[in-house]
Amino acid sequence: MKIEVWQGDITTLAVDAIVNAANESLLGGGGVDGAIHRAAGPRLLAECEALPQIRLGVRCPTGEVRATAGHDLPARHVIHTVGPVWQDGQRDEPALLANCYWKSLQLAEKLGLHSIAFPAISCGVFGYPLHQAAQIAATETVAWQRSHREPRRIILVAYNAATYKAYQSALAAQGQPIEPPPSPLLPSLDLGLPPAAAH
Ligand code: AR6
Repeated sequence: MKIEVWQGDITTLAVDAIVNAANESLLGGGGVDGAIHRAAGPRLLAECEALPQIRLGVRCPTGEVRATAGHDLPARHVIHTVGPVWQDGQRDEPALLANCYWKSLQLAEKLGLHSIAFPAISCGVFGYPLHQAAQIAATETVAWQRSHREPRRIILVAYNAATYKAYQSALAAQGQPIEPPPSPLLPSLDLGLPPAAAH
């Protein structure tokens, strides 16, 4: 098994779960969070609003995860996680970002999911340095895959070429060089899903 890397829009993937790089309110925002809410439709926001607040305005603390349905997305589920805001690297940012990956995988396993796709959590608005974040994504996902059977397909989604390259070198450093993607890469055809789920 290998960690897969794919460049494109995560909202188009017909996987069991896509991960959302959300904020603690879980009520949407910009970046990938905004794209996921737009593609999933208003029922996603309604489901998020109904999740309990553990503190005023906080439905999911940094480093934690919550699951919802995918609603209008091709993905069946959304696993929402909140990455750390980068400050100086000395405020537990690496451990919190590692938790986002590991706990998403734990939740996916608990839900019986076979495939999960991650965006580059914290690498946009939250300002985490790309190469350091890619190393954490690679370390956590490779460690998971070496010690667990499911989810058997783990996809790191790069939205741009720089992120794609950062994943390539981070995975190579884990002894896991990635293969060139099949061309053309059609996610809904490539992810081994039954035809009914792939639209
Ligand atoms: N598909 C895949 N990756 C994407 C997509 C997409 N459609 N759109 C953006 N990215 P960000 P963060 C990449 O800012 O840094 C929101 O407002 C993007 O290029 O979405 O964790 C939330 O509500 C970058 O590499 O998330 C929070 O307030 C990566 O996704 C805050 O931003 C993450 O960028 C979270 O900030």
